[in-house]
Amino acid sequence: MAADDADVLVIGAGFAGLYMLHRLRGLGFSARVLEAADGVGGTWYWNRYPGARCDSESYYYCYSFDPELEQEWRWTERYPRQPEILAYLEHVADRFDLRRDIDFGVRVASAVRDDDGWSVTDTDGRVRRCRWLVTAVGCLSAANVPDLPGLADFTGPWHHTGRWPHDGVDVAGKRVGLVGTGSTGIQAVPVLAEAAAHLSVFQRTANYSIPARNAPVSEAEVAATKADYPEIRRVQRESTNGHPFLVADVDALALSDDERDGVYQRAWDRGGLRFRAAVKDLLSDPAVNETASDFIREKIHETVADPATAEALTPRDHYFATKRPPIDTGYFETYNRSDVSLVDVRADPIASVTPDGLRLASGAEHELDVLVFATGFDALTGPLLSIDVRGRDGVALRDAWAEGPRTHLGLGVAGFPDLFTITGPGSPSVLTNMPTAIEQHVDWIADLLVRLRETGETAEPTRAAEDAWAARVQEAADATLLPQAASSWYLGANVPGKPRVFLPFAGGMNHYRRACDDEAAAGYPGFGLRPRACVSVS
Ligand code: NA7
Repeated sequence: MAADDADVLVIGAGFAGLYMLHRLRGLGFSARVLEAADGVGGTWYWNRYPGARCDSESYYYCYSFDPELEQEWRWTERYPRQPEILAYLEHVADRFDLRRDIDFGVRVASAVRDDDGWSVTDTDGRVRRCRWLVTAVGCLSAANVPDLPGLADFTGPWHHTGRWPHDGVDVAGKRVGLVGTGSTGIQAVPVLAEAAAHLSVFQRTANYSIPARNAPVSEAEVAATKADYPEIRRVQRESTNGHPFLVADVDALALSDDERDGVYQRAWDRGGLRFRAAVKDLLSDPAVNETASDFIREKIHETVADPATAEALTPRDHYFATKRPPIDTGYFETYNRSDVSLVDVRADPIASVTPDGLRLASGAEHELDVLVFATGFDALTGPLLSIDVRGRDGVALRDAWAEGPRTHLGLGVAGFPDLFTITGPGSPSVLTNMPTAIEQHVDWIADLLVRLRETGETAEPTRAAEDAWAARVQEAADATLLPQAASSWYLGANVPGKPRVFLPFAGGMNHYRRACDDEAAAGYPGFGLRPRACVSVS
């Protein structure tokens, strides 16, 4: 067997991969990161579409592991734009001298387990060996481009927002069609509308959106944040979603209509994802949720001048925040422009792409020069399953997950020894502020690797632990309204043929962290630690 290229191979150089590399180095492991792109950044490398910015606020959508880094970086806006986040991650890569251990332009094709470790093969056929394999592939990195007949014949350019060309797309004077009204579409619509001659938005599901209230960050705000970081981080760690605020202890149903409207109005005026935390039980009590949903529906009708368009934009088939809630800058207002039109493709689905645009099931034709797919991602499982991962006895991860992903704590998979999945399915991941979730996972994996190095053991989740965790993930989801949103990507519903399994852990980052800590404190019983020589004994 060839010597290992590194103790640990890490796939992906976004937030997760960079921090994993930094931790591993600090612990004296040899590590290499394999990254398909030619730069760091992950999500923020690829998502360069017009209007791309983060929905978490800049002062906490960042690493917390280094107080000096916190103090030296200065964010310019409440919600950072994609170039600013990318610049931050590039700064981190330089500051910690990470690039020398990253192989850029390397796309991993397969990872195959044997008794001694992992063989990782890239798409050029080069094989690298390691003892431990860590995936840092992101949750939303496998683009979901609808399989529409005729797409290859479209004469204009078409792009998925998550694979946006680095030199931009010229839409000036063009008729642009945008498909999809999730967070991405809702960010892109106002910006594209400004630049294009005409924008047609093809909407399948009307969406709630909260005003972001983006603004430059003042020197005074920066100073206050920097002074308060220890407390901000403490609250993040104890909160449900990794944000630096807790859900308000406000019983919406005990308030008068006026009082409740006041609560929502203040949250609306403050803007952002915190609207979700304005009252308690919003995600578990349908009656509470309905009050918030109704408030937003009224706002849409107040904002959009044409009543028919307003109604078409008003979500009535799911509760607020049961699908990932977008935040926006002028989204609903954009439909008051004469050069923007809304096309309801729930009522009249897209049938095909023609050389000149889109044809709907009714036969209606929409002529377009540029087509934009803001159609989301094959979330959580897509990035992992795009690699041919083979565990013990050659079992393919694709087969192991044929009925949906199964993990222990979202961190490991039975049958796949010494494989660790940062923000994997079954962890809070997309329901949280991602850097918070990432840091927790990386630190936890790092601790386990230190133990494995010391003891010579191998770690592989037991089936019993996986079963128990699957039950806990389901139970946590069922305690919320989240599984009721039939078209949600949390359930895999956006990708045809994908098993309908609730993917992230909805029980709260705080409870999740405790479950991970308990697992470690108990000596990792769910990870079936055993001497390496025993690894092939099932
Ligand atoms: P999302 O939230 O998955 O949104 C994708 C949108 O595209 C959504 O409105 C979909 O409608 C729509 N869609 C997907 N496929 C089609 C087809 N075939 N036809 C018409 N419309 C379609 O992805 P985003 O990129 O906006 O956001 C992903 C996350 O990135 C976000 O939550 C943040 O965490 C950052 P549907 O609702 O499925 O009916």
